[in-house]
Amino acid sequence: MTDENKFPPEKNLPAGYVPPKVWTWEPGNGGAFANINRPIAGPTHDKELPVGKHPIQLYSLGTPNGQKVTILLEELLASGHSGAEYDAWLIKINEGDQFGSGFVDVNPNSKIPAMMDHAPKDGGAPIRLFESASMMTYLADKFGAFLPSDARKRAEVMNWLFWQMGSAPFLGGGFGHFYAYAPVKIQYAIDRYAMEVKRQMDVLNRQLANHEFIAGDEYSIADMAILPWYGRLAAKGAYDDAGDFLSVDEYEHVQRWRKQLYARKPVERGSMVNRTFGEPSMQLHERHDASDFDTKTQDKIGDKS
Ligand SMILES: N[C@@H](CCC(=O)N[C@@H](CS)C(=O)NCC(=O)O)C(=O)O
Repeated sequence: MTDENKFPPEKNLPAGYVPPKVWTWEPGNGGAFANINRPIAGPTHDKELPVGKHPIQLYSLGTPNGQKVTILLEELLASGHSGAEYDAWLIKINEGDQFGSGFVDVNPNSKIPAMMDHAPKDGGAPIRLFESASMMTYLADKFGAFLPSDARKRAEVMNWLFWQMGSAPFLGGGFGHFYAYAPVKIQYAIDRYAMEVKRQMDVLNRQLANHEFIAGDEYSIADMAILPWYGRLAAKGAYDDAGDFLSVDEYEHVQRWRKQLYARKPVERGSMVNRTFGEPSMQLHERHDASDFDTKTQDKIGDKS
């Protein structure tokens, strides 16, 4: 594997650690969120998912991956697509809701967000959706919005949408995990992922220097996918003081873009749905009606859910 003289096991963490021939699972050694991590898939318990009154049923949590979809749904509604009305049910991943049988039927990968469309365009059986970018593309196609039909423009939106899907795990699962969640601070891991995240921020900064929106001159699902990850980091809202650690103020075009987008009402609304952290007035644990934003935020109802 590695050169033992150059990389003596005493320098490993913990000192002397040598990977065994075959890895075995030790529950509870994974830092924050270790209680929900397992090396196997599939349901752990029987539980049906609730179904509300709207065509679209979303099962989610207000993390960046969840917010991408709720921002799009709120943008669709704000631009008059009433068919995008939705019920957003809270999935508490820390309590293992993603391993319920009903959730696994919708998303065999047991991760939020998951979605059912009970009113597909062809009038046929409900359609299940998992993976946030799959949902966003489906919704954008269904309503003909935020994804241009012109082949060149559409390709550029897809380029950036897939860039986000490929890049964000380095920000969240890599940098965020080792900087904020791991039970031990490992300089090697933090340095490696800090460098990669700064490179990604520079990619965005260079693109946004010459374009109003990430894929050109039109606001698209690519902006909505990238904002909750990289816009939130630019706003110093991610992983404790990571914004200062990564000197995010230097990405001036990303700063301009994220301020412009966060000023949009549908973005603000979408960022509140299924959110269980932060200001109580910005947390709408479940959304079943547009009026819920005025009457059911946590500051108004207290901690009842
Ligand atoms: N690539 C997926 C990522 C989804 C994802 O990682 N969701 C996390 C929360 S942000 C989750 O549900 N984690 C629960 C678990 O790992 O058990 C997407 O974009 O939908």
